[in-house]
Amino acid sequence: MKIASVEPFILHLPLTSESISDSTHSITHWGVVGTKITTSDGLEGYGFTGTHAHLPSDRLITACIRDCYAPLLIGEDANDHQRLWTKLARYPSLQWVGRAGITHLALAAVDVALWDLKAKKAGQPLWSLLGGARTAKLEAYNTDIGWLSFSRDALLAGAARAVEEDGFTRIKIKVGHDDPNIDVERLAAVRQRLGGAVRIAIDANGKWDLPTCQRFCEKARDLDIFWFEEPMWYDDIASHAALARNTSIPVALGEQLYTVDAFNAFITAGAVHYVQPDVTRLAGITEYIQVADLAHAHRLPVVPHAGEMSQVHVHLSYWHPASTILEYIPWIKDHFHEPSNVVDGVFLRPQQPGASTTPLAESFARYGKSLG
Ligand code: 0YR
Ligand code: MG
Repeated sequence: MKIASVEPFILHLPLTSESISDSTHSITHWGVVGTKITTSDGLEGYGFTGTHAHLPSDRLITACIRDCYAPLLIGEDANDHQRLWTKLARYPSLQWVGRAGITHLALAAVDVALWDLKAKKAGQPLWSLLGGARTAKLEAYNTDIGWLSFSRDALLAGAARAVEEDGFTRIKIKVGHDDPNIDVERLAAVRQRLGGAVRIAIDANGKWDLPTCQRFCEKARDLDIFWFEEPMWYDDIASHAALARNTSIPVALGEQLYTVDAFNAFITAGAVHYVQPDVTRLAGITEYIQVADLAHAHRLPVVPHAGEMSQVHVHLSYWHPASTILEYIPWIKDHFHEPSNVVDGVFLRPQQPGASTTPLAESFARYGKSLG
């Protein structure tokens, strides 16, 4: 399994619906920015990070893979994921320019490709290679019905469809209007429409400050909110710890945290209840495992962000004992050889060897971008 080539790529995949907005982002495409790694025995591994399909910054990620990481990888044994992770992450002049951000997203792509190779070589799906899956089902929660850009009527109709027709028992709704009373009113309407049994989580994507969150939580206290995700600025540990202490709604976060050290700081401060790592923002599966184990050691649930729209996270969630539910956003799944699949609100367990990260040739041909 000697590494023969490292070939980065950029795909800009159109969202399955219209454009969407949360409190801080408006997007029309999802960027799948990553690399193929080919070994001397002819195996191909694929890994990628996720972006908002902004070509100039996507090209910084592929330039890092092509110009900085590839020369350090060629000729190495692809099986040595931990040694290679450390070689790239701790390479002195690369560590100097980035222990997070672009270099970390690029490392995520490389690391996932190495794990995909390892699982393909073993002829096993990733969850099996890692140690085998639980028999319990992995519940999906639907985020795709809850965008902030949806009108109140569209939100109600989508939530009802997800629950009554598609069989979801869990949904997530975006919040973060300048006037939080608008969000309270939208949530109250959804709760009334769906009844008490459906689990409703909310997500502010980092928009509000502590007083706004405290006022909001007070007004939303009777709506049985399952968790409040990214209420405030992503790196603000003290404010999240204060909110976690002062409201009955559990705090969820992690999709914007790059390192195991950042998770450690939030967890030890008591600033998070639902831990939401993302293999595409952490440096891949290798760092994700550390975060999931850290959370588990603190007896906290791990609910990965669907930043790669669930492909790798389905494997990791079926494997890791701290994970029983996972975000569902179906934007990019149909561009892969083994799409993630939800039936009656439950993710099916992947069956093909690898990490389910191999894009279709048609998707490369149609949505591939030049690396510049
Ligand atoms: C848009 N899930 C999220 C979308 C979503 C984001 O940036 O990717 O809202 O990933 O917060 O929990
Ligand atoms: Mg989120």
